[in-house]
Amino acid sequence: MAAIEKLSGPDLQQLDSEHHLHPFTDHKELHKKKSRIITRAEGVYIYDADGNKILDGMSGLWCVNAGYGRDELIEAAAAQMRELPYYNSFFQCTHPPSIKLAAMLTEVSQPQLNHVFFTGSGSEANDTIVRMVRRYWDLMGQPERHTIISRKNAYHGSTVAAASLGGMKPMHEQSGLPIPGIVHVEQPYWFGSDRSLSPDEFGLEAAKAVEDKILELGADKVAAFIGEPIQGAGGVIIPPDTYWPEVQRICDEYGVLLISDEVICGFGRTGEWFGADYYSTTPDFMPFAKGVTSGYLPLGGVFVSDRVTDVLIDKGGEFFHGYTYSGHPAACAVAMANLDIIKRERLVDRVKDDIGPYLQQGWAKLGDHPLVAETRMVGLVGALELVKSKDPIERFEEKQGVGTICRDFLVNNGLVMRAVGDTIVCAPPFTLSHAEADELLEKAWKCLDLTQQAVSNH
Ligand code: PXG
Repeated sequence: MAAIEKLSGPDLQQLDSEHHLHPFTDHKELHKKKSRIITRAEGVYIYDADGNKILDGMSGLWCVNAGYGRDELIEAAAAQMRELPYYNSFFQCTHPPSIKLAAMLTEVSQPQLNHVFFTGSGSEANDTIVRMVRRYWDLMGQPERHTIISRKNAYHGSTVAAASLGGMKPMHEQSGLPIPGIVHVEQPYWFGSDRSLSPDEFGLEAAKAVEDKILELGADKVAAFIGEPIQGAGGVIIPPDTYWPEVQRICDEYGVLLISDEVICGFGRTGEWFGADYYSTTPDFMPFAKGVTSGYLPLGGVFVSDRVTDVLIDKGGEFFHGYTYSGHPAACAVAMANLDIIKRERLVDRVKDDIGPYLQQGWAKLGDHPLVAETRMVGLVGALELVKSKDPIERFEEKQGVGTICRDFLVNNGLVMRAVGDTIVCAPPFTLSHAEADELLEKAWKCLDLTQQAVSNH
């Protein structure tokens, strides 16, 4: 075989099968099909090893918000690596990029969030929060107050604590999770309910599940509630408008810390800087990752409120927690350059006032397709619900894999969107032009047609 670095195409696929274990992948199935190898990208398009040009309706994995091919981000990383490629923030040291980035981040976040703890990923951010939350209540003299309430079908990451916070049953079943002290309540998924209540009534009902759980456990046992403002990996579940204000009220009433997981919603996805801003909640913690660097380098972190930092700093002594790559200088430099782009190009406003509403309008029209029972989108994050029958609503059997059939048509026709069961989700880069939005919508409609034909031929 030729030198490994010279290999391409089918040879690379072979090598991939032989040596590479992919995340969230059935390898037996993959080895039969071989993986799609993405070799380069520009703007909102990715290109595969077979030369196909594909519109990236998922921003990579909900992260390349500023689009591909941004020289500014590449230069920021290179310049920082020349100056100082690595140093840590342990042992009373740090470096300019992490200091400056922490300050820049607190400028765009809510007033109570004045400190940032850096991590390498969103999972590490959520692990950090589990430890900080429990430490906080210990220091408050309430060591019994350790239980964190999360939601079924939530996704908060893949490490042991983050997967425990998540409400993904298959993940729990494979690894003896959740760890103790994490419980899950119903998600605010109106379409997934029997729809006997109005969305607003249902939102209040779903919020009541949080209150009921607090009362069941005893408020003196409940440390925090965690939720994604809009559940991403769970199928872009946009809660009814009544949900978050009621959850905020409940957290306030019982003194429960509120964690808004901004790994997907953060940095403009909803048309506001953070999902918490969109829903007017005032969280004590906000984990973030992905969009902070537009995915150009791995970086995550946690915004921590004054309520918590005042106690951790004043009473806490040393907090025994941190990662080698907490605040990696090159990643921080890229994040700063990325924040500059977001501000200069007014990308958050663009999502709110321009491309967001434009795509939303076309997205809603996909609801005219016989296969689509519900469309929803906030900012640039949306979903389509595929069904067997629209009136009355009847869903496909899971084993038919209709979402996956549609997803495969999409990618083979030049558009990446994800399938979560029979829910098709979309989260394109903020730089998407109107013409590219039209292309996305045309391809989506065409693939809905192809899916319908494929399903009715069975
Ligand atoms: N919180 C949320 C809300 C996320 O969406 C994480 C935490 C974990 O972040 P890291 O950086 O550790 O991956 C995520 C990640 C999918 C998919 O298939 C979504 C994520 C990751 C991988 C796949 O939609 N979100």
